[in-house]
Amino acid sequence: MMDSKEFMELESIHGAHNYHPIPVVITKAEGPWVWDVEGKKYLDCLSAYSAVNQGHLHPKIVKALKDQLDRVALTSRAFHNDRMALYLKHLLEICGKEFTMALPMNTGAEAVETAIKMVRRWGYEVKGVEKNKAEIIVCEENFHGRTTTIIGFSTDPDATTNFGPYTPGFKIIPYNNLEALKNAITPNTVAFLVEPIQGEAGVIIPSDGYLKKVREICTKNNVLLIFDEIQTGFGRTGKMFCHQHEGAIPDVMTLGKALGGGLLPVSAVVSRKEIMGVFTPGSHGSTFGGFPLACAVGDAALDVLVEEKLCENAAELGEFFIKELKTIEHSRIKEIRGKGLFVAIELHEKARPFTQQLIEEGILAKETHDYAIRFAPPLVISKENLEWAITKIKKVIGS
Ligand code: IF1
Repeated sequence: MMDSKEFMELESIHGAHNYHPIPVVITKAEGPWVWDVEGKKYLDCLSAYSAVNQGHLHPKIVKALKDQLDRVALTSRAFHNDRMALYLKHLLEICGKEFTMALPMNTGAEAVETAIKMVRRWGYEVKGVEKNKAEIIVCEENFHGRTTTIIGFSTDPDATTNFGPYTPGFKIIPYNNLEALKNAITPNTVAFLVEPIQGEAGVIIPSDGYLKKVREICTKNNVLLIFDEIQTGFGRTGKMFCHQHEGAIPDVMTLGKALGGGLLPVSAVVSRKEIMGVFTPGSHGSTFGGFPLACAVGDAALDVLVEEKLCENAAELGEFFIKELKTIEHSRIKEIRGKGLFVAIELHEKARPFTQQLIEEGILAKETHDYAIRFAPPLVISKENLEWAITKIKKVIGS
């Protein structure tokens, strides 16, 4: 059996260098814990960027996948299957009564691309925008995926440099700025695409009332509001969806990550017939979107969130976590911020040395944009495990 160093060397030879991973080679996982090939145990405080909210290999979700494997795995959408309709109904019930139609996809980026196509076609066929003039407003420091269209409206040079030419039809405004939104709207604006909390930007939480006001501005101007809840959704911020903290209901939600229960890429766009009805047969799709395995895993992933009250757990432990972190006294700390178990510590100095020290202490956390460390443990984490993590974080960050 190779050791971690050998695995990393081989990966460096055969794998594209599109990541600079933390030097840990994971071989086993369970609940909030992972083990490296040398047998060292870590508390996972990244949760695969919030795709493992239910914990690694949750038994109920694994069972759902195994049971489905005894029936049928993949049909394509050329035919129907006996899982998708009930799964979509289940997903829409979880999303709320305003959401009555869904389109299943696989990755988050595919869900965002689906939403972009949908609101553009809605703009031409329902709102009456001039052909090929549709505009979508997005925010600086956004992260919505890695496709060419999506990175075309990113403000992160690492994500955009030398991937042009970019897709036209996007306007970039500052986040958390209502005047900028109002001023960016034209008769050709079809939608505003925004994260209710910006994840990759470093858990950037907008001012109280921002989401509510955004909702009002979009309604007033007949502009569709798309909340990208791919990272903030499914309990991460202490409610099923982040927008519920303000009661600002979007016209469209893009969903992914934890919808796959930590086992499969499962994403979706949810909206209502007046908008999603623009899709006609042959106008959109994917080989795997809505396939029986994804539906089985999606159903179980949603059940676990509700049955184990993971939203409530995230709210309660998140409040405790943030309160405890705010007791750390050190000049290097610039800000402690978060909502639910979606937390970041921003430092006045580079964060990477501290994530390295956290690894030595048995905590897997990732820095974001150099100065912030994001902590997003699985929502199944116990208070006892969190208290253990807090002592380690205080030791590393506070000394
Ligand atoms: C990477 C970031 C997080 C997302 C939101 C759509 C997507 C994501 C709000 C696309 C995906 C992932 C992608 C992964 C790292 C991670 C990430 F650092 F890139 F920005 F979480 F913050 N909307 N985020 O967060 O979903 O296509 O990946 O399924 O690309 O490095 P995807």
